[in-house]
Amino acid sequence: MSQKTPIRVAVTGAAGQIGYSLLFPIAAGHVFGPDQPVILQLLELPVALNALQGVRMELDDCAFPLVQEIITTSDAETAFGDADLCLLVGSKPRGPGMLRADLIRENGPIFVGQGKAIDAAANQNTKVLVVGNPCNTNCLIAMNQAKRVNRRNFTAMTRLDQNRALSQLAAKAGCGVSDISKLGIWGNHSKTMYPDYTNAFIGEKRLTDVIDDHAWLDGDFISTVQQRGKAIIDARGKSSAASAAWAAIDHAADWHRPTADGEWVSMAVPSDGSYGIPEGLIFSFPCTVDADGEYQIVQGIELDEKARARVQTTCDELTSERDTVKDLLG
Ligand code: NAX
Repeated sequence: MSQKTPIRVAVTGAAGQIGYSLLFPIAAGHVFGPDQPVILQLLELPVALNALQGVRMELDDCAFPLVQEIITTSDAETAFGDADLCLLVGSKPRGPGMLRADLIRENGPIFVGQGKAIDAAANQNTKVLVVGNPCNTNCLIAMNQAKRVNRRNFTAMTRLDQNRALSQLAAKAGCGVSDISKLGIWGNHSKTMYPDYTNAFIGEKRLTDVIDDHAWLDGDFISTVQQRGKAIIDARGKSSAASAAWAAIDHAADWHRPTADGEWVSMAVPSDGSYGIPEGLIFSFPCTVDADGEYQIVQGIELDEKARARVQTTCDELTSERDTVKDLLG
């Protein structure tokens, strides 16, 4: 039995489809490693608490040695109590015919309440990852409500977009996904997001020297990554869940260990004004993480004219989302 102090992980929407795929790898040690005990603090709406009990029974039945305790609750402050990591998944998915702006207004208030509960109850150094859509703007809302926690500790998930991009590029180049480095996602987790291939490498070579089909890179590649969520709904009848859960695992794990030399990880983080992005906007940048678990936005990346225009488009969308929720920003 490990002697380490357990890490408290709060997960909201824990009985949902992403929650169901997310809890088991956390419990198995995929985020914090094979000798780090965890306490799972699971939040659900009262109506889903019964389903959550079923998930809890299955977690119990796995007999994970690292799981020290499982708390299930519909009270946000209980779920976030002393939490070291908060994974904010729970929110309403977009219904048929629903506009993005409607979804923002529908889900925004959830993140007012959860931001306040994090402020009241979580560990002051807690790290927050928002998955529930529209995740960048929900993260902005929660961050503004949680004044006690360093704003830098609020992030939103664009790792699924990075993973989707890597898989498309590896298939095109006929290489492994891990042969590709410095593939960065810029901006919003939405169809304006920009997967920047122009600075990526395959092994030692520039990606654009290996994949010289520029029409594909600028066309089908970008649109496939931007539209992947919809393609999965069309095929599966449900939105992506396991891939989203594994992306959250990747994000959280990579935020707790130093990034390997020459690698970048995409995270939507509060802008510090880098690359002309308005300060405070939750914007995905290529980042690296240091040995203390602190991320830095990679500086000095050259973006050509086309790339800059795409970054501006996604920045404009996020600015307008921020305007839509300005009354929720505390
Ligand atoms: P589900 O509808 O399967 O599960 C959501 C769960 O959240 C439900 O069990 C519901 O009871 C719970 N919930 C709702 N409001 C809550 C609240 N206020 N407090 C606690 N729990 C609450 O959706 P699922 O497929 O798991 O998706 C969850 C969210 O992830 C959605 O907003 C979805 O759009 C978003 N996604 C984000 C992705 C990303 O890359 N950032 C990709 C996948 C996914 O689309």
